[in-house]
Amino acid sequence: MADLVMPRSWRKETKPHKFCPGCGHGLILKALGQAIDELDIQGRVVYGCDIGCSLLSWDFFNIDTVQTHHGRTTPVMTGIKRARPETICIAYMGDGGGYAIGSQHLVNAASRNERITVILANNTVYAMTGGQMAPTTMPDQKTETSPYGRDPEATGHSMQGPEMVAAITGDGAYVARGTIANMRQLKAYLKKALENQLEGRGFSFVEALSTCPTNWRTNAEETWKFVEETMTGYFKVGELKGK
Ligand SMILES: Cc1ncc(C[n+]2csc(CCOP(=O)(O)OP(=O)(O)O)c2C)c(N)n1
Ligand code: SF4
Ligand SMILES: [Mg+2]
Repeated sequence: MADLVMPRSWRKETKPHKFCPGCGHGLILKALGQAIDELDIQGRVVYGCDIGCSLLSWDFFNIDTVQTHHGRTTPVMTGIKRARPETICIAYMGDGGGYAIGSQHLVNAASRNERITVILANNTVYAMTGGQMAPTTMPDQKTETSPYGRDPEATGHSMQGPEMVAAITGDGAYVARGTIANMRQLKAYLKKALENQLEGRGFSFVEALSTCPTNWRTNAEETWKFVEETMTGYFKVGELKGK
């Protein structure tokens, strides 16, 4: 684990990211990096990324980083936070990792009000493995495994993650849903989530509506229309719980 004071010379290094053109992960992480800088907590942050395209951020930040299996980032970061309470622990994952394979970890950490911050990129598909239907795939949305559109009668209803987390967390939790279509707001939500952890209030959770043009097979215009109109029409953007 790095010394808690990071040399200033490290902070300005940059390199290209590994996401596809038009991917939302880079924008969410840009907002997160800015939030970390503005709170001046870089030397205290431990960053965890999941399996899925989030793992492509394993060397994105000059921050102590751990990468782990699908959805297990939440308990790994919980363990680090409990062992080293002075660290600021951030778990970053996709909708498949957080709401499907790792859902029990999210539920347990949220209901225990663990003092960690979970950030979840909702791109409505399992992107890294080729665009299969995810818990967040919307009704009638076509994916690799729902070629005629998702049928809720057959496959269940689409996951409303922040609503679920808000319902099961206790006092002191912070829960919000942002979108890469509103970066200023997304950064504000991420800062509030980190401040919530800094002040030891409780679990903090931000879902960010994101894009996956590669698996959606959309051009730039269609991609933005999908996230700005279709997704925000179905997933309500805003703060659900906390300061
Ligand atoms: C325990 C486990 N199960 C399944 C997989 C296969 N797998 C790797 S990435 C992935 C989908 C990731 O989707 P999501 O979490 O939504 O992230 P995205 O790639 O969309 O950002 C799956 C199923 C795995 N790596 N580990
Ligand atoms: S497959 Fe989708 S989520 Fe993954 S890097 Fe490419 S655009 Fe982003
Ligand atoms: Mg996904």
